Amino acid sequence: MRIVLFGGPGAGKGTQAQKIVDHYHIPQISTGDILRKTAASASPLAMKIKKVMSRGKLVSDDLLKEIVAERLQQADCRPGFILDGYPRTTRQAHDLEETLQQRNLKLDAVLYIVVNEQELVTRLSRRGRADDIEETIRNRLKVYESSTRPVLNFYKEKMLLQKVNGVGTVVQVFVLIRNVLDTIKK
Ligand code: B4P
Repeated sequence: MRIVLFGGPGAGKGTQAQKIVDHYHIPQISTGDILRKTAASASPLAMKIKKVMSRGKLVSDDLLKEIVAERLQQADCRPGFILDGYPRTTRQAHDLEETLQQRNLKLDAVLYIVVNEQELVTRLSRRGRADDIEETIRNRLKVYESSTRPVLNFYKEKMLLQKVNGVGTVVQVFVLIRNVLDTIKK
């Protein structure tokens, strides 16, 4: 099962990805987590990435392409994977197509976790991560609207998009996700 988790900042992609990992035993590839780890390391890229993330902007498509291609090559991705937070631009969606095509692979579904903006702001303000301060949240929502939301059309045209209501308890949302994923598995 090869799936993408899509949604606004704070929609619960990371939260639901964890539940999918536990239930379906496929690895989560969170580009946010990979970037946060790189930003905290002593690598030459660290400062650059930290700056971009703390402003609520997106890290470059080229770097993400490299990171994701390398991760997908690893053996644990053979039975499938959950991409959490990638792709976030139309260019990244094309890059992912290319990366998968090179391995003769295709996505099974793109799960769009739908949460309204008011709820996103409430959740992020509560979460309290370094990039969850008010100005950064506002920027992330702007970037989502201008750069990430258009990715939905890309997957709608490919008939891969599956919408799930992301407002409700974590368990309620997961039940909806399971309903979709169980039909894919069959
Ligand atoms: P991410 O790490 O992907 O984070 P996110 O979109 O903010 O959060 P997510 O949707 O995973 O929400 P979560 O489960 O935590 O991105 C961070 C940054 O990394 C980006 O801004 C960007 O700079 C960079 N980046 C990442 N990927 C990139 C890419 N592909 N290209 C370029 N840059 C990239 O949930 C949020 C909160 O809500 C939590 O506190 C959670 O407990 C709560 N919550 C979850 N579900 C809930 C529910 N049902 N009800 C109530 N609360 C809930």
